[in-house]
Amino acid sequence: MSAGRRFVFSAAAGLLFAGVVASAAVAAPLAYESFNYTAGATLNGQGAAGNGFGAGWSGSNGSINAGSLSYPGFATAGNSARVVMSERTGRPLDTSAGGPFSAFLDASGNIGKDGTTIYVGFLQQTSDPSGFYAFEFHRDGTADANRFLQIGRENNIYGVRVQNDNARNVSIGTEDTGVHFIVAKITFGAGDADSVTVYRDPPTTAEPASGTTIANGGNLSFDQFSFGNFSSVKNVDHDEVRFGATYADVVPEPASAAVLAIGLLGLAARRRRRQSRPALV
Ligand SMILES: [Ca+2]
Ligand SMILES: [Ca+2]
Repeated sequence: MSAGRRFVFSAAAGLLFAGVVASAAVAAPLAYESFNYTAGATLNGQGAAGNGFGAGWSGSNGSINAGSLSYPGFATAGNSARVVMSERTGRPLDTSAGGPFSAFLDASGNIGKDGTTIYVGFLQQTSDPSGFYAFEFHRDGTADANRFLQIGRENNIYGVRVQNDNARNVSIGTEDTGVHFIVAKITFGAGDADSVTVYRDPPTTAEPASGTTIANGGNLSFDQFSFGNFSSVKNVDHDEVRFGATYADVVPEPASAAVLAIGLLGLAARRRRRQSRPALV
């Protein structure tokens, strides 16, 4: 390898290393729930204030599954959460003035400051595509009436719905019993001109150019979220819930990509060592 090519190769390895370090530093969710609680325990009562959350879980029982939901290429941690028929269990976010969401707070103290955008990512699975279930966003408590943004199944539509309004309930794809990765991008516009875009099973490398969007969603500010399951006998599981300021913040680090990067760095080091030996000819 010529000195010039060697320099290019070293520079490329250096950039790769910088990229790995940068991505590890940048991918920092504002709140992350891996469900690192005892398997078999009740979800209600788990957790405490801190790490982006205002308090622990409360509402109906819910339960902790053994193991995380499995999704191709995703690094997971802890266990996962389940709600069964007629359960709704929620958790408030830390909306204190000095908390991680401080840059997103509106005049009412909810996450929804005009001109800001927030991302939410999670894994979702239903054992039976029927009835109602959803990942729900609330403010002013987790009562049914305060469910103004939801992603799941309502009124026989698998999709995203706003303001408890069946006229604004839009499909996000074909429903099945597999694990799906969902990202919701909520953009807070002036007044109640808030919008939401939902990506179902998007690539983890970059935000897709388009998704399922409800442009006139009304006031979508929130301060808590919940898992709901009603109207049918089924299990609904959620896991790896992330709230973040960017798309990258709510996408789990692909375990395979980190391993690949470390492998490439090792290869680069080995090639550099080999190139530093005296030439045989
Ligand atoms: Ca987990
Ligand atoms: Ca607004």
